[in-house]
Amino acid sequence: TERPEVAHRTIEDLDRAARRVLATNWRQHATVPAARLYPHQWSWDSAFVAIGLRHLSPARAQRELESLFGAQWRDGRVPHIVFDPHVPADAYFPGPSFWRSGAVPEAPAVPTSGIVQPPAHALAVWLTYRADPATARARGFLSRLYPRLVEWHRYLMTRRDLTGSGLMSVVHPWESGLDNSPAWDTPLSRVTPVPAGEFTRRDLDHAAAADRPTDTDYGRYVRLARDYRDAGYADSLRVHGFAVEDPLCNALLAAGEDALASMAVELGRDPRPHRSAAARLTGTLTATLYDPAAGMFFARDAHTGKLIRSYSVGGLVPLVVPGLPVAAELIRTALGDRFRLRDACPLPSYDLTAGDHDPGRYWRGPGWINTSWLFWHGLRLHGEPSLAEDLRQRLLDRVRDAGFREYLDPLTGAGHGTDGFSWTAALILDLIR
Ligand code: 9WN
Repeated sequence: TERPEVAHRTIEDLDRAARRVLATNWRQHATVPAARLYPHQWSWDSAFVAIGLRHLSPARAQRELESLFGAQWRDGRVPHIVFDPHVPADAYFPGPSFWRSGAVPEAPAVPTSGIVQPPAHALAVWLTYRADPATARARGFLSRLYPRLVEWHRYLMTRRDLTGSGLMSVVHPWESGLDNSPAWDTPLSRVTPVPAGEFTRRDLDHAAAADRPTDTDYGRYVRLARDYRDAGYADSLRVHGFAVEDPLCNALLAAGEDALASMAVELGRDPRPHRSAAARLTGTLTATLYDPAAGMFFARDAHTGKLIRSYSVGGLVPLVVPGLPVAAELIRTALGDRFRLRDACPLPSYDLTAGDHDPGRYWRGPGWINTSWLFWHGLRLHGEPSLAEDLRQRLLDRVRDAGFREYLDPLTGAGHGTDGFSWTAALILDLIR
């Protein structure tokens, strides 16, 4: 496992150490999430990294996002991993030989995976642009990325609208970003795992098995990814054994359309299509995935049409949507026993009161900095500056004590997963500023 860092005494120490993490993890044109566990470029990680990097080097933050979109497929999808061809083939599983993007006509020259991750990019591009508009203009940052973001969202809103509901589906737990969330247990139970002997996990060389998904989880991940690949990455409910309309992705898409409207204004283009897409997504998201009795957003199983009533942090993320009509109710849920916004930190990835809450295992309990950052951003957006400030202070304290870990026990603050994790460092830099 990667070596834990010592506790950082002051905010200045923390700031310096966060910069060091980002410097260590920088590779020519992008940042790897963690040097050993994740040695390639990941999609939504790059969005969070840019949000922090923009304070250190706006040009580098812009390159981070440009390089990701440089690997965009011709059908608009942005792959969840862009592989570094210089990294040994067996450094991460599943690698390029598993995904075989080279055999797909729509894929770019650089090897990539064929699945996607949550669309946090438009928000990141807009925040990165705002940090230094002059440099961005000189580099043509917005004018190059805006059309690519439009294509990315179009892919999600058309090819990924698998039910005709107007919402996008994720078709693999890795696409949700919250890989082994208990919310996926029921839909995943219908997927037959590939036997563990048929593949070799690399993650367990760099992180404790108790912190990671199980072999059965991996068997299912491999089955779904293989089926998708063998269907030529075609999108249809017939191909996808797992498909869910999840609140986190659809909320980021709505917030992203709002960001695209701001970009369109800046570029002298018509913002109205983005404003109406944002309004439509916000309305459908709330009408379809919000449960008023629970005060919570839930994912919907695209195969059965049923809501999955599992309290995942993904159901709180719609707070990032400007003008969300149920913001106050959602904040009340976050303050309640399941998430304990006032004292649990980072925000637990899963219901603290659930019998199967596991404070150390990945997305089944621990708190992550990115989802907490999104909620913090939402609190500020919806006029809750003191709750936001309180959360910010506690996040800084936690990371000062634990170091730049991947996730933390939300009650004790103990660090889990890898150390030297890029989005923890980047978002802490953003919170310091
Ligand atoms: C699979 C890189 C990624 C994050 C995901 C997180 C984890 C990968 C893995 O690491 O997933 O994509 O190998 O477990 O769940 O959110 O983007 O940091």
